[in-house]
Amino acid sequence: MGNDFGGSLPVENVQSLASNDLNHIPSRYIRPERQSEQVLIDESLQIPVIDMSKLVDEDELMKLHLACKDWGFFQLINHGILEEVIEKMKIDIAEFFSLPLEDKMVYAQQPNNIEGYGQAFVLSDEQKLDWGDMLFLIAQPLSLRNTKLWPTVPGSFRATLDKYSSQLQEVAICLLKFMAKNLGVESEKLTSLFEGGTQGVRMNYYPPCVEADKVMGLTTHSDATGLTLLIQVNEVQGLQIKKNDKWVPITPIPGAFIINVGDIIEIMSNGVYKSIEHRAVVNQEKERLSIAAFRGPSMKTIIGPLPELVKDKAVYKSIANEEFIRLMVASKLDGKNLLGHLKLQI
Ligand SMILES: O=C(O)CCC(=O)C(=O)O
Repeated sequence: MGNDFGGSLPVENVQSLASNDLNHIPSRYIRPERQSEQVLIDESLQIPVIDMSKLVDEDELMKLHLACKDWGFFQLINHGILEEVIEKMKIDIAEFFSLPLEDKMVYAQQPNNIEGYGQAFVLSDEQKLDWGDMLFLIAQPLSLRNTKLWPTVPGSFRATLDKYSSQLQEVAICLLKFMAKNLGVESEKLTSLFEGGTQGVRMNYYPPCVEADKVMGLTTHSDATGLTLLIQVNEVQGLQIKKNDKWVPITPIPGAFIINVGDIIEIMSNGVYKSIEHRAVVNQEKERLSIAAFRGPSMKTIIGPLPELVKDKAVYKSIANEEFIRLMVASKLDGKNLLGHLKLQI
C-alpha cells in the first residue's frame, strides 16, 4: 500500500491539543449526533467467546460460525500467541505515544500516503474530526514495509512489531481455515487468497477529553479488510459495536483478541458473514490505546463472492484488491458505506 493509494488531509495533533488544559474543545470535534443519540447502550449483551484450542470440536466450530454470522465479532482465547509478545507490543507502543510530539513527527504521514503517524480519512476542511491520533504501518508482506516510518524509539519497537505481526498472521490464517470449513468451502479456496496477503497495523491513541460525551474517538465504521485482530492496550474501555440498533460496549477478556469479520469476508462469504459497524468512544480522565491488525488478501486478489457460495445470485460485485484499497482510502469513514458501493441490486 505504497504512495499511490492516496492519503488524508493533515490536521492538528489531538494528543497535543488535549494537553492544553482545554475547557471547551474546538467545534470540529463536537458531534451533534452524540447529543441526540437515538441509539441506546445495551450493557446486557456480550460478544461470543471462542476457544481456539477447541476449534477441532464440532460444537466450538458451530459457535464460531454463529459468531461470524450473527455478531461479526468475537473474543478469541487460547490463540497460542505468547503473553510476553502481546505485552511487549503494548509497552512499546505506549512508549512511542508518550514521546514528545517532535519525536513522533519524524514518522509523520507523507502526502498522499496513509502510512505513518497522523490521522486517517480526513477528506475535507469541513469534515468533523475524531478525537485520536494513530500510527499506521504495513507490517506484511515484508516487501511492502516502509521501514522509514517504523519508529526506532523505543529501540525494541521494530523487532517487537515484526514478531507480533508475524504471529498474528498465523492466527488469522488458522481462523480463515475454520471459517472456510464452516462455510462449506475447501479451506484452500479461501486461505490461498490470503497467503502472502497484507497486514496493516493501526495503533490508536485516544487522549482524555473534558467533553468526552460530545466527541468520537473513532467514527462508526466497518473494517475494509478480511479479518481484524484487536487488542486494547490499557484498561480503559471504549470499543462499542452495533447490534440490533443498539451500541454494545465490549469488555475485553485479559489476554484475548477481539476479532471481527471485515467487509472483504462479508463479500467473499456472499453476505453470510457480517462485517459489523463499530466505533470508539473516549474517556474523560484517562487516555486509551488500542492496536488493530487488519488482515487483507494478497494484492493481486479479485475480491468477490466465492463461486461455491453463490447459490442463486451474487450479493456483491467483484473488484480488484488494489481498486478496493483506493476506494477505501478515498472514502470518509461512514458506517457500512464502502460495502454499500459494492452491493448488487437484487
Ligand atoms: O480502538 C478501538 O477499540 C477500535 C479501533 C478500530 O475500530 C480501528 O482501528 O479500526
